[in-house]
Amino acid sequence: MSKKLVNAIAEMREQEALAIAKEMVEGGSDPMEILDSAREAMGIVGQRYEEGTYFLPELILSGVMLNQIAEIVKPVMAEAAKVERHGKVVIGTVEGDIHDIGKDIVVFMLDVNGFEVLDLGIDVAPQKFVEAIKDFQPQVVGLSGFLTLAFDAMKDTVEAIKKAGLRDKVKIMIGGGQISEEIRKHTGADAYGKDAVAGVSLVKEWVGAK
Ligand code: B12
Repeated sequence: MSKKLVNAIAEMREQEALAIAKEMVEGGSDPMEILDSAREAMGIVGQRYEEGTYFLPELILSGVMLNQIAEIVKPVMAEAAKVERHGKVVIGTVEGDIHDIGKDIVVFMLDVNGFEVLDLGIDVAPQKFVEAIKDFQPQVVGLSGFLTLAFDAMKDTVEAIKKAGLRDKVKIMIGGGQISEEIRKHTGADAYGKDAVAGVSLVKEWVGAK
């Protein structure tokens, strides 16, 4: 974890944060360390938002910084991973929810670990997931959500997949800020992943990739 990077993001010093991330990449730091620092900083931003010291502009800027940092880190991670595609995943942020930073990290990690990923984006209606399963024929579906209302949207999505007769064709994993094992039970999904690394492990387990 880089304290300097955590502080620069948490204090909204955008240029400094990007410079530190670049410096770390060029200096050969582990890309995961950079992403972990960014995640730690997002936690601080979220806490300050809850306390009322930060407002929406800070939330937005922190999101922009995280995306830029992911772009800086991406080339080194892609280089490190041998890209041999061994499974398909459809993923999206569920209906009513527009948070995509966490999802994008999951997409990115699946991608560099050799999975073919169809990212449906944000605010994705259950029927859109159903159509994507029919067309793209993934082994795994990932549902992301950060709002409390996402819990029911996830449940509705799982139910729509069931109704379309596709439930036994896919494994469904869910994740996002407030998602827990209890929420997983509520939604009827197969598993919950606390972070992108857990998501990749689940997909590897389900498609039998090493
Ligand atoms: C950044 C942010 C925003 C940005 C989002 C930018 C973007 N492009 O995503 C903006 C400013 C747009 C935003 C908007 C809003 N936000 Co907001 N936001 C946040 C914040 C600060 C950080 C979320 C984040 O991106 N974290 C960084 C990622 C990397 O976190 P992570 O959880 O570690 O990610 C990992 C896991 O979640 C997992 N994962 C994620 N998805 C998936 C999927 C699968 C399948 C798997 C396996 C794993 C997985 O892997 C990730 C990577 O390792 C949180 C506070 C917080 N502390 O979480 C509030 C928060 C989520 N927002 C909140 C709210 C209320 C809102 C708004 C309603 C505000 C408003 N009044 O308009 C709107 C929502 C509009 C909507 N319809 O969605 C609340 C939600 C409260 C609730 N109970 O519902 C929170 C908790 C803040 C708070 N404490 O009040 N927000």
